[in-house]
Order: sequence, then structure tokens, then C-alpha cells
Amino acid sequence: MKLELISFKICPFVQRSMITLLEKGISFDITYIDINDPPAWFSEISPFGKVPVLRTNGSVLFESAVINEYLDEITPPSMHPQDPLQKALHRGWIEYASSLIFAQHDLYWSKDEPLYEKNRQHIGSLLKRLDAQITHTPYFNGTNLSLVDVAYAPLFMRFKLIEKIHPANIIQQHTRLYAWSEELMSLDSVQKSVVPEFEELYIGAIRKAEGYMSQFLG
Ligand SMILES: N[C@@H](CCC(=O)N[C@@H](CS)C(=O)NCC(=O)O)C(=O)O
Repeated sequence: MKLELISFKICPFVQRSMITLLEKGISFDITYIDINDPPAWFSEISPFGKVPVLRTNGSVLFESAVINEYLDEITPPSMHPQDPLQKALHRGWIEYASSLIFAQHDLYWSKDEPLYEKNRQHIGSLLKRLDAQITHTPYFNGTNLSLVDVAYAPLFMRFKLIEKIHPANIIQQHTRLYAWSEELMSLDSVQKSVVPEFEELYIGAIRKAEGYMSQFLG
């Protein structure tokens, strides 16, 4: 079976699938597109016009959470809890990660300072609620890396990168969350889930937006 992941180099949702593929040791091909100027073939195969999509056995899978569950199911042992209630809870927190990813995008792409502040407060309240969920170490649900961990790693990587340039203590003020994010950042699969020029590309995209953050990016 041949797998092909369609990617955009700075997309956090694609990165989730990359981490799962790497964690599971699945072999795959990767095709990069520019999501701002997608090729016609991509628009034809991607139902929402979004990445990631995964081509497999003549089918096209879309939505990162769905792709990750598929990858997980074809390569046991599972990175989901067995217990249906725990599994449902995990799915909820994966969805929560998606909201945070969009909130992070809104924050770093804020047009001006008042909007940045508003978005910072919004993300702060989302993170506070998430922090209260962290009752285990080193990962979300204890000693095993789960699909919840995979869903949050791209978010934490972007916070860490921008914090280096513009310290705003967004994650650091939540002690458990910070410890969890550092743990995830130390994983090989997470480090290898982005292209070598990721930092440059991500910062470049924020700079290009010419919003509030641009002034800190040099
Ligand atoms: N819910 C989707 C979100 C994917 C997503 O928003 N991808 C962005 C790139 S990071 C995209 O393709 N955007 C293109 C568009 O919205 O037209 C998932 O989890 O896969």
C-alpha cells in the first residue's frame, strides 16, 4: 500500500499527520503544494480545498484527525485509549487543539495591538482550561504518547518559536502545560515533522501579513 501525504510546509494540521507517520514508522511519499495557490489537481481531490489530504489505495482521506485515526488503526498498538469513554474524551481534546491552532493563527496574524490583546486574552482562557486537564506526566494521558499529544505538538512548536523572538509568556505562565509542551518538543518525531527551513518560512509568513507581530520579527 502506498501512502502520499499532500502538505503545505507550515501547516500545523499537516504536521500532526507527519508526527503520526513518523511515530508509527510508516513509509510514505510527501508532495508539497502552495495552499495559497493550489494546483488544479489538488482542488479536484480535496473536498474542503484544505491540507492535509492522504492518498491511499485510490482513496483520498481528508481532515487531520481522521487521517491520524486511520494511520493509527492500520499500525497497532493504538495511540488512542481502549476505553470508549476515554477515547471520546481524547477526541474532544483533539478538537479543542484545532480551536487553539486557529486562535494562535488569529493571534500572530492580528492586524494591530488592540486586536492582538483581545486575541491574547482569548487564547489565555483556552489555555487555562487546557492546563486544568493536565493531571499526568509526561504526556497528556500518562506515560504513553497519544493522538492528543500529536494534536498539540504543532501548536506548542509555534509558541516556542515566536516566544524566542517576542517573549509574552503565553505558555510559560501555565506550569503544567509548559512542562508538557517541552516534553513534546524533545521528541524526535516532532523535530523531524517540519522541513529544515520551517522557522524561516513561518516567521516569513507572519512578517508578510504586516500585522502587529511584524515589528518584532526584524
Ligand atoms: N480541520 C482541518 C483544517 C485544515 C486546514 O485548515 N488547513 C489549512 C492549511 S494549515 C488549509 O488548507 N487552508 C486552506 C483553506 O482554508 O482554503 C484539518 O484538521 O485537517
